[in-house]
Amino acid sequence: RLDEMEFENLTIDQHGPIAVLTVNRPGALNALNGTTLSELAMAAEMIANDPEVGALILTGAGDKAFVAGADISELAGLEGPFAGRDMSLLGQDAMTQISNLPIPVIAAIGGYALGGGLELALCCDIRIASPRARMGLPEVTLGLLPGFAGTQRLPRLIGAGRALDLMLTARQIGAEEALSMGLVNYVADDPLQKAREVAEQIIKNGPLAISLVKEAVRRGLATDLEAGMEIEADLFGMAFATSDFKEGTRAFLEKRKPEFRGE
Ligand code: CO8
Repeated sequence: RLDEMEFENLTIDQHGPIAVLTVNRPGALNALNGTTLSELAMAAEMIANDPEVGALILTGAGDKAFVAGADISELAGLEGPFAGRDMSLLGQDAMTQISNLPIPVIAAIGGYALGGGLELALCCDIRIASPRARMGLPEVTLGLLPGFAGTQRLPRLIGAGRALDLMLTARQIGAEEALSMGLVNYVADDPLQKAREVAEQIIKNGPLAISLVKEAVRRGLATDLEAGMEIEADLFGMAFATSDFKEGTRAFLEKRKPEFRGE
């Protein structure tokens, strides 16, 4: 089982089909060092291969932070001509593995989500913030730029104008402003509980259809409209050939709840 896995800086709890992955370095506000990034990539791979898990919630230990960024003390000590680039690639890889998961991934943001922490939230499908959450990309205050795909994912999510404002000013925003710009989907006093509710709602639907929606959006965002529509038609064709589609339509006509089997 997933929750029997031993990680240094992560914990995984599994309740039925919903897994909760917690970044657990409360002494450093859950900052992402190299070990944590590697563990995130490893955990994502294990989750991707576990048919028992239907949804993933990502969160941070303690109530002060989701994740306060890349580990600044580790960054400060990195040496060598490729150290920065390699660290960026390591982080990007972890983010990609999470983003590519075929199941819904929800970020529950209870406090600070800064720098690499916000980038981690950006690779999730849905973000839920507590009214106490503080979000921002402060990398330029350190003489850096976001390096875990934030310069790419943030403009795709909220538009280049708003993304550039956040990245250039390095200002922190609260949950309501994040909600108004579409950076988070919901504001809830208990973001973890709300994340469970949203996960429950999603996993009532066909798991293959869920993974195909994610794939269509992800691949579509990486290409132009015409190519994106071709991707959509191909994936639609795949969904149309599943027994889940037959079950979904039959259940509708028989006025009962569908029982999807993911095939
Ligand atoms: N890295 C390492 N340690 C951290 C980090 C961090 N990002 N954030 C907090 N900590 C540590 C503090 O050093 C402190 O440790 P200690 O108790 O040993 O002194 C502990 O966590 C608690 O933090 P504070 O005492 O600072 O708590 P405050 O409530 O006073 O402040 C803040 C909270 C405002 C969140 C403050 O901690 C802060 O500003 N943190 C840094 C935020 C930041 O700048 N994050 C961006 C980092 S850069 C980044 O993410 C780049 C990503 C791309 C990298 C590309 C790789 C090449």
